[in-house]
Amino acid sequence: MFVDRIKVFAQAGKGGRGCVSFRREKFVPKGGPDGGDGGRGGDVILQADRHVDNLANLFYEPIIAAKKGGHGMGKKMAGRAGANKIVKVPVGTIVWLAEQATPVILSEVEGSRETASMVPPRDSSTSLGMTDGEPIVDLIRDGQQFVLCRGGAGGKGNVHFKSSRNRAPRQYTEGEEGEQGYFLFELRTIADAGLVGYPNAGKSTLLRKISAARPKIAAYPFTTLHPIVGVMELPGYRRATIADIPGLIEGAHRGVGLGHEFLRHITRCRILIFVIDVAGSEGRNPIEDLQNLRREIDLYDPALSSRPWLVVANKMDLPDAERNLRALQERFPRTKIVSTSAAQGEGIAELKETLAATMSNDKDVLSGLI
Ligand SMILES: Nc1nc2c(ncn2[C@@H]2O[C@H](COP(=O)(O)OP(=O)(O)OP(=O)(O)O)[C@@H](O)[C@H]2O)c(=O)[nH]1
Ligand SMILES: [Mg+2]
Repeated sequence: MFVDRIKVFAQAGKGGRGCVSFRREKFVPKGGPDGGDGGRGGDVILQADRHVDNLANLFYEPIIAAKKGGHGMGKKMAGRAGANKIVKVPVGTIVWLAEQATPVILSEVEGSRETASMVPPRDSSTSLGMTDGEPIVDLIRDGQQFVLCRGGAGGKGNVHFKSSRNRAPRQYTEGEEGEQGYFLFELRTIADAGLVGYPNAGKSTLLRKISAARPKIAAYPFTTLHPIVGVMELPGYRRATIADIPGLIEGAHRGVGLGHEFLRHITRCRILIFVIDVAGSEGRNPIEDLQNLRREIDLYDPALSSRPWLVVANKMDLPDAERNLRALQERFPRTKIVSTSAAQGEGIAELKETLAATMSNDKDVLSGLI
């Protein structure tokens, strides 16, 4: 299963309770208080991991909880700290505070206590499940960690409460609650280049030729249902990541055909590669296809259309492709068009070279994207 958007509840561990105890030994029958402190609760920590490609693990575990701290003990022994819960997420995961962000108090503690430090939603749009507000974190580097919920501090043992007037204190404090809340996790694929095109244009076939990725290929539309990232080897031990994005159709910017789900994965691709069925098989018109795709991208997010882009005119092995290619180049004279037959492996070397050149021209683009 592939999950790229999910709401979860996370709760850090509560601190352990402080201990009430008195020192009792053979020759020290009335020793003073010696109750130790509780251990702190474990944190919920997110860690970006390039070996994780989607959020399915959270689907199976939508409640993420870290361990409680141990209670304090006699002889001034502190309770053990609760283990942190480390959740691995794909690189490119963005986290927002979600709807039910009001504190959910799982266990009331006597007396006043600091409420778990939950912050109300920063932006009401997040409560609608939309993700336009400020994210809490954007995990963009492999290995990057973020403490989502901090564990509560341990309570104090009675050893802290002794004074000249109270030499046998029975006071202690409870451990603090861990932070908790509902969060929306969303994956936005990060890649050097993204393959954008109508269904069946040959995007997955291309990705197979230029990388070791093995996306499914078939003669029906929407074979690819979620992004797949392949790594392309370039000369000089350089590498580029290429994302195969599910096919777009007209109206994608309005959400037609799961358009939003797919388009959001394009937003963090440095370079957009428009893959066109230049043979116009299936009764398509390559020029219209390119215009429509550019328009969909622009309507979804105008900033996207200013990204570096190039065109792959695919299916050159089929009739009419030559003629259509000339027409396409005439219509878009300043656009770099690489002609390929992904099925027959033609034009692949040129595509790789063009990509490498485009990438080295745009080294700084990525930093502006995220
Ligand atoms: N003749 C010819 N057929 C091709 C070429 N490239 C891909 N195809 C065929 O076109 C069909 C669709 O290819 P895919 O790679 O699955 O297309 P896609 O763009 O990934 O499609 P979706 O995942 O549905 O968006 C398959 O039957 C391929 O064999 C090509 O260069 N020439
Ligand atoms: Mg595909």
